[in-house]
Amino acid sequence: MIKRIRSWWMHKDSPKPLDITADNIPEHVAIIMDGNGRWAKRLGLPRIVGHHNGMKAVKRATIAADDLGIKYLTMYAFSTENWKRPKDEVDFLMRLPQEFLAIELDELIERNVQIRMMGDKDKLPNHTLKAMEDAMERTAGNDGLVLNFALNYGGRKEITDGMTLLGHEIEAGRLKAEDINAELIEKHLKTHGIPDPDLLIRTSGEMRISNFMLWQLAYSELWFTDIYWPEFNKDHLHDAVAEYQRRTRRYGGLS
Ligand code: V0D
Repeated sequence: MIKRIRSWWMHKDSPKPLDITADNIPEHVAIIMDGNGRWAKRLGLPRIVGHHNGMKAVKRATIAADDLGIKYLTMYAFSTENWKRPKDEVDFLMRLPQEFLAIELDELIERNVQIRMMGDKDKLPNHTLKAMEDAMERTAGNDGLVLNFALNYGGRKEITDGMTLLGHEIEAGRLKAEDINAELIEKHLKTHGIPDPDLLIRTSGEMRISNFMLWQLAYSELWFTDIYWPEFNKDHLHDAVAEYQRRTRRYGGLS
Protein backbone atom coordinates (compact mmCIF):
# COMPACT_ATOMS: atom_id res chain seq x y z
CA MET A 1 0.00 0.00 0.00
CA ILE A 2 1.48 3.32 -1.07
CA LYS A 3 1.24 6.01 1.58
CA ARG A 4 0.51 9.51 0.38
CA ILE A 5 1.24 12.73 2.22
CA ARG A 6 -1.86 14.05 3.96
CA SER A 7 -1.49 17.67 2.93
CA TRP A 8 -1.76 16.85 -0.75
CA TRP A 9 -5.13 15.19 -0.29
CA MET A 10 -6.39 18.06 1.77
CA HIS A 11 -5.00 21.03 -0.13
CA LYS A 12 -7.97 22.81 -1.61
CA ASP A 13 -6.03 24.15 -4.60
CA SER A 14 -4.72 20.71 -5.45
CA PRO A 15 -7.29 19.34 -7.91
CA LYS A 16 -6.25 15.71 -7.85
CA PRO A 17 -4.23 13.41 -5.60
CA LEU A 18 -0.63 13.59 -6.64
CA ASP A 19 1.51 10.85 -7.96
CA ILE A 20 3.98 11.35 -5.11
CA THR A 21 4.59 9.16 -2.07
CA ALA A 22 5.92 10.26 1.29
CA ASP A 23 8.55 7.57 1.59
CA ASN A 24 10.91 8.62 -1.20
CA ILE A 25 11.10 12.40 -1.23
CA PRO A 26 14.46 13.63 -2.59
CA GLU A 27 16.49 15.01 0.29
CA HIS A 28 18.35 17.56 -1.83
CA VAL A 29 16.98 19.24 -4.96
CA ALA A 30 19.18 21.57 -7.02
CA ILE A 31 17.77 23.93 -9.64
CA ILE A 32 19.27 25.75 -12.62
CA MET A 33 16.82 28.63 -12.97
CA ASP A 34 17.14 29.29 -16.69
CA GLY A 35 14.98 31.28 -19.11
CA ASN A 36 14.29 34.53 -17.27
CA GLY A 37 15.54 36.71 -20.13
CA ARG A 38 13.81 34.59 -22.78
CA TRP A 39 10.53 34.70 -20.86
CA ALA A 40 10.69 38.50 -20.80
CA LYS A 41 11.68 38.74 -24.46
CA ARG A 42 8.73 36.60 -25.50
CA LEU A 43 6.45 39.10 -23.77
CA GLY A 44 8.30 42.11 -25.18
CA LEU A 45 9.54 43.09 -21.71
CA PRO A 46 13.03 44.09 -20.50
CA ARG A 47 15.25 41.25 -19.24
CA ILE A 48 15.20 42.63 -15.71
CA VAL A 49 11.45 42.05 -15.55
CA GLY A 50 12.24 38.40 -16.23
CA HIS A 51 14.75 38.34 -13.38
CA HIS A 52 12.26 39.99 -11.07
CA ASN A 53 9.57 37.44 -11.88
CA GLY A 54 12.22 34.73 -11.52
CA MET A 55 12.65 35.91 -7.95
CA LYS A 56 8.97 35.29 -7.32
CA ALA A 57 9.38 31.77 -8.67
CA VAL A 58 12.20 31.25 -6.13
CA LYS A 59 9.66 31.91 -3.40
CA ARG A 60 7.10 29.50 -4.90
CA ALA A 61 9.70 26.77 -5.32
CA THR A 62 10.93 27.24 -1.75
CA ILE A 63 7.45 26.94 -0.23
CA ALA A 64 6.59 23.95 -2.43
CA ALA A 65 9.87 22.22 -1.55
CA ASP A 66 9.36 22.85 2.16
CA ASP A 67 5.78 21.52 1.97
CA LEU A 68 7.04 18.32 0.33
CA GLY A 69 9.58 17.77 3.10
CA ILE A 70 12.64 18.39 0.93
CA LYS A 71 15.56 19.16 3.26
CA TYR A 72 17.98 21.02 0.98
CA LEU A 73 17.14 23.29 -1.96
CA THR A 74 20.08 24.71 -3.92
CA MET A 75 19.32 27.44 -6.46
CA TYR A 76 21.80 28.58 -9.12
CA ALA A 77 21.28 32.34 -8.86
CA PHE A 78 24.47 33.76 -10.39
CA SER A 79 27.37 32.00 -12.10
CA THR A 80 31.01 33.00 -12.31
CA GLU A 81 30.31 33.64 -16.02
CA ASN A 82 27.37 36.02 -15.39
CA TRP A 83 29.79 38.93 -14.73
CA LYS A 84 30.15 39.19 -18.53
CA ARG A 85 26.60 40.54 -18.82
CA PRO A 86 25.95 44.28 -19.23
CA LYS A 87 26.77 46.25 -16.09
CA ASP A 88 23.19 47.50 -15.70
CA GLU A 89 21.87 43.96 -15.66
CA VAL A 90 24.50 42.77 -13.15
CA ASP A 91 23.73 45.76 -10.90
CA PHE A 92 20.04 44.90 -11.02
CA LEU A 93 20.70 41.22 -10.23
CA MET A 94 22.87 42.14 -7.25
CA ARG A 95 19.91 43.97 -5.69
CA LEU A 96 17.63 40.94 -5.86
CA PRO A 97 18.95 39.20 -2.71
CA GLN A 98 18.11 42.27 -0.59
CA GLU A 99 14.74 42.66 -2.21
CA PHE A 100 13.90 38.98 -1.85
CA LEU A 101 14.96 38.96 1.80
CA ALA A 102 13.14 42.19 2.63
CA ILE A 103 9.91 40.64 1.37
CA GLU A 104 10.32 36.99 2.33
CA LEU A 105 12.70 36.61 5.27
CA ASP A 106 10.06 36.86 8.02
CA GLU A 107 7.96 34.10 6.48
CA LEU A 108 11.04 31.96 5.87
CA ILE A 109 12.01 32.36 9.53
CA GLU A 110 8.48 31.33 10.54
CA ARG A 111 8.99 28.24 8.42
CA ASN A 112 12.25 27.50 10.22
CA VAL A 113 14.25 27.84 6.96
CA GLN A 114 18.04 28.19 7.06
CA ILE A 115 19.51 30.50 4.42
CA ARG A 116 22.98 29.71 3.14
CA MET A 117 25.21 30.82 0.34
CA MET A 118 27.71 28.93 -1.78
CA GLY A 119 30.19 30.76 -4.00
CA ASP A 120 32.97 33.32 -3.86
CA LYS A 121 32.20 36.32 -1.71
CA ASP A 122 34.88 38.45 -3.36
CA LYS A 123 33.46 40.58 -6.21
CA LEU A 124 29.99 40.68 -4.65
CA PRO A 125 28.94 44.24 -3.77
CA ASN A 126 28.92 45.01 -0.06
CA HIS A 127 25.20 45.69 0.05
CA THR A 128 24.47 42.24 -1.43
CA LEU A 129 26.83 40.48 0.93
CA LYS A 130 25.54 42.33 3.98
CA ALA A 131 21.91 41.44 3.29
CA MET A 132 22.80 37.79 2.80
CA GLU A 133 25.08 37.55 5.82
CA ASP A 134 22.38 39.12 7.94
CA ALA A 135 19.86 36.54 6.69
CA MET A 136 22.31 33.67 7.22
CA GLU A 137 23.00 34.86 10.75
CA ARG A 138 19.34 35.27 11.60
CA THR A 139 18.50 31.78 10.33
CA ALA A 140 21.64 29.96 11.49
CA GLY A 141 19.82 28.46 14.49
CA ASN A 142 16.94 27.09 12.42
CA ASP A 143 16.80 23.42 11.56
CA GLY A 144 14.22 23.34 8.75
CA LEU A 145 14.76 23.49 5.00
CA VAL A 146 18.24 24.61 3.96
CA LEU A 147 17.81 27.21 1.20
CA ASN A 148 21.23 27.36 -0.42
CA PHE A 149 21.91 30.06 -3.01
CA ALA A 150 24.75 29.43 -5.45
CA LEU A 151 25.95 32.95 -6.11
CA ASN A 152 29.17 33.78 -7.96
CA TYR A 153 29.52 30.01 -8.13
CA GLY A 154 31.22 27.81 -10.73
CA GLY A 155 31.83 24.08 -10.44
CA ARG A 156 35.35 24.12 -11.90
CA LYS A 157 36.33 27.05 -9.69
CA GLU A 158 34.99 25.18 -6.67
CA ILE A 159 37.06 22.10 -7.50
CA THR A 160 40.12 24.19 -8.37
CA ASP A 161 39.95 26.07 -5.06
CA GLY A 162 39.55 22.79 -3.19
CA MET A 163 42.60 21.35 -4.92
CA THR A 164 44.62 24.46 -4.03
CA LEU A 165 43.72 23.92 -0.37
CA LEU A 166 44.84 20.30 -0.58
CA GLY A 167 48.07 21.41 -2.30
CA HIS A 168 48.81 23.79 0.56
CA GLU A 169 48.25 21.03 3.10
CA ILE A 170 50.70 18.81 1.25
CA GLU A 171 53.27 21.62 1.03
CA ALA A 172 52.91 22.20 4.76
CA GLY A 173 53.57 18.51 5.41
CA ARG A 174 50.17 17.94 6.99
CA LEU A 175 48.96 15.66 4.21
CA LYS A 176 50.39 12.94 1.97
CA ALA A 177 49.33 12.70 -1.67
CA GLU A 178 48.41 9.03 -1.14
CA ASP A 179 45.86 10.06 1.48
CA ILE A 180 43.74 12.02 -0.99
CA ASN A 181 40.40 10.27 -1.55
CA ALA A 182 36.85 11.22 -2.50
CA GLU A 183 35.87 11.90 1.12
CA LEU A 184 38.77 14.31 1.60
CA ILE A 185 38.00 16.10 -1.65
CA GLU A 186 34.35 16.51 -0.58
CA LYS A 187 35.51 18.15 2.64
CA HIS A 188 37.25 20.83 0.57
CA LEU A 189 34.24 21.70 -1.59
CA LYS A 190 31.74 24.46 -0.84
CA THR A 191 29.04 21.86 -0.15
CA HIS A 192 30.80 20.15 2.76
CA GLY A 193 28.17 18.99 5.23
CA ILE A 194 25.44 18.98 2.55
CA PRO A 195 24.47 15.69 0.86
CA ASP A 196 24.79 15.44 -2.93
CA PRO A 197 21.67 16.50 -4.87
CA ASP A 198 19.27 13.62 -5.50
CA LEU A 199 17.52 15.57 -8.24
CA LEU A 200 18.64 18.36 -10.57
CA ILE A 201 15.98 20.49 -12.27
CA ARG A 202 16.80 22.75 -15.21
CA THR A 203 14.18 24.94 -16.84
CA SER A 204 13.97 26.53 -20.28
CA GLY A 205 14.84 23.57 -22.47
CA GLU A 206 18.63 23.48 -22.23
CA MET A 207 19.94 20.02 -21.38
CA ARG A 208 23.32 20.83 -19.92
CA ILE A 209 24.94 21.06 -16.50
CA SER A 210 26.70 24.36 -17.36
CA ASN A 211 29.42 24.19 -14.71
CA PHE A 212 26.96 23.64 -11.85
CA MET A 213 27.94 21.28 -8.98
CA LEU A 214 30.14 19.15 -11.23
CA TRP A 215 31.38 16.85 -8.49
CA GLN A 216 28.11 16.62 -6.54
CA LEU A 217 25.84 15.78 -9.50
CA ALA A 218 27.74 12.57 -10.33
CA TYR A 219 24.77 10.29 -9.49
CA SER A 220 21.84 12.73 -9.47
CA GLU A 221 18.64 12.24 -11.44
CA LEU A 222 18.35 14.98 -14.05
CA TRP A 223 14.97 16.51 -14.97
CA PHE A 224 14.53 19.06 -17.74
CA THR A 225 11.50 21.11 -18.69
CA ASP A 226 10.79 23.56 -21.51
CA ILE A 227 8.99 26.03 -19.29
CA TYR A 228 10.79 29.28 -18.46
CA TRP A 229 11.88 29.82 -14.85
CA PRO A 230 9.46 32.73 -14.13
CA GLU A 231 6.60 30.31 -14.91
CA PHE A 232 7.80 27.66 -12.47
CA ASN A 233 5.27 26.71 -9.80
CA LYS A 234 4.55 23.89 -7.36
CA ASP A 235 2.96 21.71 -10.04
CA HIS A 236 6.27 21.65 -11.92
CA LEU A 237 8.12 20.69 -8.75
CA HIS A 238 5.56 17.96 -8.14
CA ASP A 239 6.02 16.68 -11.71
CA ALA A 240 9.78 16.57 -11.20
CA VAL A 241 9.50 14.75 -7.85
CA ALA A 242 6.93 12.29 -9.26
CA GLU A 243 9.30 11.49 -12.11
CA TYR A 244 12.17 11.17 -9.63
CA GLN A 245 10.11 8.64 -7.69
CA ARG A 246 9.22 6.64 -10.80
CA ARG A 247 12.90 6.39 -11.64
CA THR A 248 14.08 5.47 -8.16
CA ARG A 249 11.10 3.41 -6.91
CA ARG A 250 12.40 0.70 -4.64
CA TYR A 251 10.22 -2.40 -4.78
CA GLY A 252 10.31 -4.51 -1.63
CA GLY A 253 12.56 -2.09 0.20
CA LEU A 254 15.79 -3.13 -1.54
CA SER A 255 17.69 -0.29 -3.17
C1 V0D B 1 17.77 36.22 -11.05
C2 V0D B 1 16.25 33.60 -11.26
C3 V0D B 1 16.68 35.32 -5.48
C4 V0D B 1 17.71 33.69 -11.52
C5 V0D B 1 15.87 33.98 -9.86
C6 V0D B 1 22.31 37.92 -7.32
C7 V0D B 1 18.27 35.06 -11.83
C8 V0D B 1 15.95 35.47 -9.62
C9 V0D B 1 17.98 35.60 -5.09
C10 V0D B 1 18.52 35.54 -3.73
C11 V0D B 1 18.15 36.05 -8.59
C12 V0D B 1 19.87 35.33 -3.51
C13 V0D B 1 20.37 35.24 -2.23
C14 V0D B 1 19.52 35.37 -1.15
C15 V0D B 1 18.18 35.57 -1.34
C16 V0D B 1 17.68 35.67 -2.62
C17 V0D B 1 18.65 35.92 -6.27
C18 V0D B 1 20.33 36.49 -7.73
C19 V0D B 1 19.48 36.40 -8.79
C20 V0D B 1 21.74 36.82 -8.01
F1 V0D B 1 20.01 35.28 0.10
N1 V0D B 1 16.56 35.45 -6.79
N2 V0D B 1 17.76 35.81 -7.29
N3 V0D B 1 19.95 36.25 -6.46
N4 V0D B 1 17.31 35.95 -9.69
